[in-house]
Amino acid sequence: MSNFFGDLAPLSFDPEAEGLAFRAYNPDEVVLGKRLEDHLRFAIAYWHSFAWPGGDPFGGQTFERPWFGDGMDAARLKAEVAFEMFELLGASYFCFHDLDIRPEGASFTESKRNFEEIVAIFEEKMETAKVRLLWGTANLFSHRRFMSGAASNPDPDVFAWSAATVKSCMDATHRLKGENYVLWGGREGYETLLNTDLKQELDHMGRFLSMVVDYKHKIGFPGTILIEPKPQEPTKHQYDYDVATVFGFLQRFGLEKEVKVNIEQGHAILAGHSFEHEIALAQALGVFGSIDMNRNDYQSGWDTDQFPNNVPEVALAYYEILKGGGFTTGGTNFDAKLRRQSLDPEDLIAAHAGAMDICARGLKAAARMLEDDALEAPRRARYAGWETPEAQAMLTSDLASISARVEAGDVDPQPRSGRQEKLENIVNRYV
Ligand code: XUL
Ligand code: CO
Repeated sequence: MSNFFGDLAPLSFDPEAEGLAFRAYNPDEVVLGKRLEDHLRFAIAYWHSFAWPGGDPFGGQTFERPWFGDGMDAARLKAEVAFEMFELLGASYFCFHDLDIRPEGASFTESKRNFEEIVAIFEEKMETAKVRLLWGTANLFSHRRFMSGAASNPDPDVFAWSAATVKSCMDATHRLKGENYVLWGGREGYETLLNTDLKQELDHMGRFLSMVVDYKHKIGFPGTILIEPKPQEPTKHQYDYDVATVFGFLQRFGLEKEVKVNIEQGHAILAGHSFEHEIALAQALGVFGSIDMNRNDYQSGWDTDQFPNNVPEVALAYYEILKGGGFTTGGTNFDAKLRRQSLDPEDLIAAHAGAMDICARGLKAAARMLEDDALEAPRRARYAGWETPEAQAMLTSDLASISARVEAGDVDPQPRSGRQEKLENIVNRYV
């Protein structure tokens, strides 16, 4: 026991509790025939909770954590505390980058040895712990060697280093029975076209991703490979801008059946989309995989990775997820960090517990809207004209035949209300 969380006890579902508890998230509650926990599949992000020091562009570390430091002892203590927090929260899953869990070594081999030692500790802990691995990933963006990209780096040695790193992270994810493997291209983009061969960089990224997919099959990893879109930050132009861009990229390399997307709320907003738009589009294109649940500050325009706290927004996201059949290998990863003034260990627990409650409320509202056919009935009515034989025949017809019908006077378009406000009122009755 690290004693970092003092005498905090594991949280339970208790809407009337005075202190820390789940007020809406009852893991065993059955919604649409499935336990809430199995719908939501909550994951804790190792990086934000255990590796982030609380810095911002104007100041450094604010958090004092006994495991901050470079050595392996610190990494072991961090793992100890992480698993204690997973237990306090009853977390179903966690997610990590290689760099979150191990100190950087003097060579690739030393970094890998450090990494594998901590992975072995995770493996041992997971034999008795409840928590499972939602996804693993490689940090190919923090170290200065990645400043000009990883797979898209002009330097082939960085491409090689990145390939070796991803291989080691896929091996670790497979060993820990991870259900997905994520690629977020933090530095896969550019700052200025003046020094960038955009076409070559995209070609290299496509080749790199094909190698990742080949390696997945080679080692028999049964999980899903996920790309996480983001439009900017850290680079000015990120190649994986949004779901539509990623889908086009996957199609170009013939990978659209092999790779899905991990959609993050804050990234969707940075791309000028709503979260539910990105989810609905991924569902429509058959590439929906998983979500990173957070929110950004809507005024600052930065990727602030705050914990979610808006039920109506979250409800619309889960609505699209449930409508598409729910998660398969994916889940709800809290890619969210404390504000830098939230210093106390208890803040970490309160942030996650609150976020889990918000998500539970959102998912339950979404499930009720679906059960009541509250939005689908009016949506079906809006498209009902397409159920007639004439309308269906048009889809296998041609412009000239359609034109003949119109010219014969058989067609008379009548504008109808889209009823947006009425539909918004309906949603508000549920959230
Ligand atoms: C960065 C981000 C990452 C990915 C994993 O904005 O979202 O933490 O989720 O690399
Ligand atoms: Co993310």
